[in-house]
Amino acid sequence: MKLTSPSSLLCAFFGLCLLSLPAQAAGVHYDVYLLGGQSNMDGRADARTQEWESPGRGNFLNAANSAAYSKEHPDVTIYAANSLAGTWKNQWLSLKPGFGSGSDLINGYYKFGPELAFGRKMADATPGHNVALIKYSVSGTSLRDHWNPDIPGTQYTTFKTTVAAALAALTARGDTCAVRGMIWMQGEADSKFPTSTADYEAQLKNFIGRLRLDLALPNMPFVIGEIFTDTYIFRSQIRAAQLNTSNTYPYAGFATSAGLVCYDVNTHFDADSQITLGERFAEAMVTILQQNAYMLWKSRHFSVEELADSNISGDGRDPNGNALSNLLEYVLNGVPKGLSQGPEYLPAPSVDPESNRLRLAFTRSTDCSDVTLTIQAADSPAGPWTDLGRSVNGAAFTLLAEGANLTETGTGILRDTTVSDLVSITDPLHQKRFMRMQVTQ
Ligand SMILES: [Ca+2]
Repeated sequence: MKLTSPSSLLCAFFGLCLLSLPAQAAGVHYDVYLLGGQSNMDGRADARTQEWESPGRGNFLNAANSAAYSKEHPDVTIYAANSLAGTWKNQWLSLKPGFGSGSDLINGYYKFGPELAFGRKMADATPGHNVALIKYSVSGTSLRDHWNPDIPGTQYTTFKTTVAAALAALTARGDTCAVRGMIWMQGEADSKFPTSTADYEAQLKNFIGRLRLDLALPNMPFVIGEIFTDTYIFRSQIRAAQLNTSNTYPYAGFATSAGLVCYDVNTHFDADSQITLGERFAEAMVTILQQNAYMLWKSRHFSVEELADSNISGDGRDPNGNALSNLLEYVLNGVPKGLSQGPEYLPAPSVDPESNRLRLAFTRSTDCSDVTLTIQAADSPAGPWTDLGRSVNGAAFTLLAEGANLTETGTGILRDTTVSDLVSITDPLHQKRFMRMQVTQ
């Protein structure tokens, strides 16, 4: 359904807009992703070679993907809290092979799990964002007994403690962060017992719901990794529960294990498979993020109570009273609460001294992957309006009217965009000119 923002902007000719920059936070801002589960999240893939564990699969270091993954990734940082030897534990480090179970960092035996490809792909898919991973997983742990939020003192508790410590370490050094999603690779332990198999879907939904509640992230994207096919008789039920949860639970996704290879008795993925799994996790995560970008943006700015109150978080509302609705704050990279008091984010109308045409200049976010922006001009606020330029789902603006002009500059997630009218302000056939930005979902 197409909806037109009730507060589409209308900037009259010679209107006055003040322009100032928002306050800049010190340090780096990180998009944080959480990684949890059991041994396949730990990861036992060997970065030296997989030939000895998966005969016929070739040497990982010689494989086509080795150049992309068998190195350090300084643009992705990870805080891993278990299954590590030596000094890599419980601190923020650059992503690289070695954050898997059984690594021997002294002798250079680097193991890894899905974090390696997941982190790389998330950074590649979200240019302008800094990616941080928090990984806590424990081999052999079940959802029913060890990650059950209703049982105090379990891995669930430790996971939350780990997340809090990792986030605190970021903020203590002056950085800022926001948790953007979680990936989950678990279920093998539950598949051994009929009791934990029977209610796995209910347990999984309870886990996701409670974690979102406890982290105050009610819409946190959650991607479920599929356990490998039937070694134990209950694997198929667990797999069905995982798929059904991803299909029926809000903001959930699925990373299939189809085609993956295990190096042992059908449980632990080999190196190439951990790369594929990590890529699938990232693909599913990006899909959720892009398809729900506006809601997830609101979730980062409003409390659970405010999200439920349409008088505060509704699209046309303006809780910080700066004349920009929440939807327009989203599009123009503003903040809906606090800080931006006044019209500092309003697009600034002016006259291009060279062409003598009205123009609208603004800064927009390429993260807005679920809206269409259209810049229009007319002789009267009553229209008819002529489309001058349009950006669909965060992509570059395209020109729609002959005679109009547009420029876009910028890197990262921000673009400084200027769209000019197609007629001169001295044109006797157009006594007055108006421009506006229309936002549709
Ligand atoms: Ca506002």
